[in-house]
Order: sequence, then C-alpha cells, then structure tokens
Amino acid sequence: MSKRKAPSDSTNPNHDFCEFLIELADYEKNVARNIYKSNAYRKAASALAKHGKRIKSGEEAQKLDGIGDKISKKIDEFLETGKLKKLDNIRNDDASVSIKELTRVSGIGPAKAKELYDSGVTNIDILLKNQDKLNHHQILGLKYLNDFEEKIPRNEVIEVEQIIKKTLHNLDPKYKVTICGSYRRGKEFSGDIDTLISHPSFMSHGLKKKSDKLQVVVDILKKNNLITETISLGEAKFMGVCKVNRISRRLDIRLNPYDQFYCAVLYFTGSDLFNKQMREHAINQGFTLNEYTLRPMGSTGIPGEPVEITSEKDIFDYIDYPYKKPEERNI
Ligand code: DTP
Repeated sequence: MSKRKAPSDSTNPNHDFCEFLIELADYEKNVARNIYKSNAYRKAASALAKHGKRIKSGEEAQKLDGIGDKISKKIDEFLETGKLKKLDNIRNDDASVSIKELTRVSGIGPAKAKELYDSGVTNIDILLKNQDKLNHHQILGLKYLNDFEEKIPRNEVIEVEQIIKKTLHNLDPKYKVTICGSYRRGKEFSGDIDTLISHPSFMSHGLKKKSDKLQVVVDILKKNNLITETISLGEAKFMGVCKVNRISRRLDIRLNPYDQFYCAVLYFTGSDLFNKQMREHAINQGFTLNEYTLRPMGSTGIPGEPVEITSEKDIFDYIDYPYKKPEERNI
C-alpha cells in the first residue's frame, strides 16, 4: 500500500479545501488514530474534487454527499480567515509534526512512529542514525525515501506491466497478470505498483499444498533486472522494489488462487472508499464481500459457500450493484 499525499490538482476549483481536508485526514489517521474521522475527511475531499465548481460557502458544500455540519463550518472558517485554527494547532504540535515526518517512510505506520517519537527519534535525520530501531522493510523505506515519494507516471507502469506480462507468458502462457490500484483506475500517476497474478493450477482448495510459483516468478524478474530488492516474500505475497529507469519504485506482487482472482482484482483496484461502499451494499443485499470471495449470509449470520465468479462484473451482478468501469471507481 502506498502512502497518501495531499493531491495538488490545481485544475480542481476546490483544491484548497481538498488539501486542508486531506491534511486533517492524515492527522486523524496517523496521529489521533481515528480512522472513521479520517475517512470522513477523505470522503468530503473526494466529493468537493468531483463537484467541479467552486464552492462559495459551507452551506453550499453541505448539499454534497459526505459533507455535514462540522466540515461545512470548517469551509466557512477557511473562506473567512484563509486558514483553520485546528490545522494551525496540529502544525504547531511537536508530536504531530514528528509522526507526520516519520510516517513518510515506507513500513513505518502510526504506532511505530509514536514509539520512535517516544524514544527520542523525532525526525528523519535522527532516524538515519538510529537504524538499529528499524526492521528490514523500514530500513529499505528509509534508503529509498525520496524515490518512493516520487509519483510513478503511467507510462512507467505500462513499461513494468509489459515486462511482467512478457516474462510470465514465456514462463507459462496460462498466467494471468493484472496491475490494479490507481493505475487500473486510469490515473496518470500512481504511488506504487500493485500486481496480481494467477495460474489455473493454483486454486483455493489446494492452498494447503506448498507452492513455489511466486518464488520462481520473483527470481526470474530479478534476473531480468526488474526487481532490485526484496522487502518480504511469502508464498502468496511479494513486497519489494523495482527499477526501469533512474528511480526505484515500490512493487507488490500477489499470487491469488485462480477461483478468487476477480474478487482480488476488484479489491485491489479500489479505491478504498469505493470498496467500502460496495461492501456495505453487499451486506445490505445479504452477502459478504472481501478480497477473496463473495458469500451469501445465511439466516444464522454465518456466511455460506462462495459463489462462483468468472469476471469482475459477476460480482456487481450478484449484489445488484450497477457496474462501474475501473475509471469510474475514483471516489
Ligand atoms: P496509490 O496511487 O496511492 O498507490 P491506490 O493504488 O488506490 O493509490 P494503494 O496502493 O494504497 O492505493 O492500495 C491499492 C488498493 O487496495 C486500493 O485502491 C484499494 C485497496 N485497499 C487498500 N487499503 C484498503 C482498505 N483499508 N480498505 C479497502 N480497500 C483497500
């Protein structure tokens, strides 16, 4: 998963509101640790970004989905004073500043950042001298901090996609490869490269048997000089670093059972807010949906057997949700 940064889309007429809302969302997620508030701020930012017209008052904003009384008051305060008291306080709070800086590192989440802060590691410079406090992932996150913060242009993801597809096709034409995340949603820039692969001989009912498929794939991609570092490698998930030009990029590859491929593709395409909405809709329709399966909920509250899924659209159809193309899932 990539770290989120405030969007700086100056073509969005409400971009200044969106920027303060994303900053508040990051504060709630990383410092206050209130994921509900964080999601509420992100949802409001997304509604304002999609609106396409400059909002002139909190009252006008409140007509948009996801903007309630409190956010509308913040919009009024921002329009009247050009700033927000709450954000000023956050920006002046030492712990908030440190946690925000430390969570820039891939592998350092809010809890680790707080632990580092409490032990006197308050910024990246001090962290560089205290790498004994970090695990392998965090050490690589620090090593590539600047590279990982650079957004990946779409053309570069296409290049990586072509290399992976060609390599896997040569290995066995039955491999399926889909790059998900913001790339699949049509975005011009991505934070990382989320790759899902699958093979018909790898099914959920055979999961007890050990599989070295992902290891083999990673070894070849290393030999091809695409993969340059391994953060972690399990049977089903590789996290690492790849490079096709001068900048190192975060690359994840997940090996999914063939019969669960489309639930995984749907989930990892996102956006995360879209996933949440769709999952809620599934529940209202009597189903439980996750990255593996779609299952009907029995009257006892215990999920039944997974339904058979042969495309992403099947999932929408089962729960009677209007199909949305990946580019329409950017909420
Ligand atoms: P970015 O360009 O920043 O990488 P992204 O690809 O949408 O944006 P991630 O790489 O962090 O985002 O995650 C890939 C997808 O995984 C995301 O679009 C939806 C899914 N996902 C991640 N976290 C969650 C979550 N907490 N709830 C639901 N879906 C999630």
